[in-house]
Amino acid sequence: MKGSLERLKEEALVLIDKAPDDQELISVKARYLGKKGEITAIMKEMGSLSPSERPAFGQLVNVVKDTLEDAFTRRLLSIKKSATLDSLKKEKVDITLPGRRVLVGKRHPLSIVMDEVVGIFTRIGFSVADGPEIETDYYNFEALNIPRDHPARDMQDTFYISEDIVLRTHTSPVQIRTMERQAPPIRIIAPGAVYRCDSDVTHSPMFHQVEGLIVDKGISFGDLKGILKTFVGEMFGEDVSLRFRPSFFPFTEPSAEVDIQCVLCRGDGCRVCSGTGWLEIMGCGMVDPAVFGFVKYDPEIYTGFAFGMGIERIAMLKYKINDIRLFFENDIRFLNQF
Ligand code: 2NL
Repeated sequence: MKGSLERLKEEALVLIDKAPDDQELISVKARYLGKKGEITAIMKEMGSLSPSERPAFGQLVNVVKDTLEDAFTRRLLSIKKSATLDSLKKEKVDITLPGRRVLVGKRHPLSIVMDEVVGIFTRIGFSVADGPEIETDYYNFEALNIPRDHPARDMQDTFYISEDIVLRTHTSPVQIRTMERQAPPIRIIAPGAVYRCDSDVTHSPMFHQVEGLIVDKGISFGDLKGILKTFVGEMFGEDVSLRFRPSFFPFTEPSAEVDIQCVLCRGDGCRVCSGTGWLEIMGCGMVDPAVFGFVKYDPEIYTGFAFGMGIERIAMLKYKINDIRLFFENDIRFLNQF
């Protein structure tokens, strides 16, 4: 029995040293020291020894067990160490390589232009107002004096959520909501996204607007001209002239379209301005008394003016961009130019 114990020890020590990885090592350990292992089996045979032989044999078994445990622990450590060395070799970092370029984000051209427009008006003294992009028929059309049969109300032009709910087609509802809440004087701009069923090189189904509104006693068309002249001077340059062309909107009377001198040909006439030397940049007018009726302002006491411009159009003129879809494709080569 003593002889077979020695044999098992030698056998196990060889296998331990040969074990290539920790899994193999664990199975070798189970084979000798486990509950059903060979050393354990020998201990169970101790009963066949005479009582005088047992203590010495028992001691011997313990020494063998300790020796094997020790060998396992050392082999396990050396397997782990060489695994670490292997992975360090594989993960070697070449510190002489050039660094990777970090891509830095930029502001979107529409955000740049939107902030510039909002900045000009807030410096003049306007406050910024906002409101929901999903609106009721009342705030988007009815309170703006837009008649029931007006083409803008058509499903072809407006995104309907239900019979009574639409995606706002302009930011005017924000101004109506503000007038409902506040008594004059009012001096606000309403910037934000608006939606219309339209898509080509100059129209996007979602685009951005800034509308402005001033209501007080004694506000005149002259005040409107003064504010818009200041705006054009700041936005396009003091030397750029503007003109007002008679127009029509259901919510203003009188109404006008505002043109500036063509930013490309400076008024000589080119393809962009269709040879006229002028470019339309916004619509405006004196608030129609019917609109004041909806918000319970007395048109005998108060007058006001309003204007509205498309931010994409202003940005296209400022940066000489000929296709509105470029703003929404998020092509890095386009966005990096601003
Ligand atoms: C355009 C024209 C305009 C307004 C918007 C407005 C708002 C209220 C009352 C009266 Cl609450 N008017 N807004 C007035 C005239 C023109 O926008 O071409 N926008 C892109």
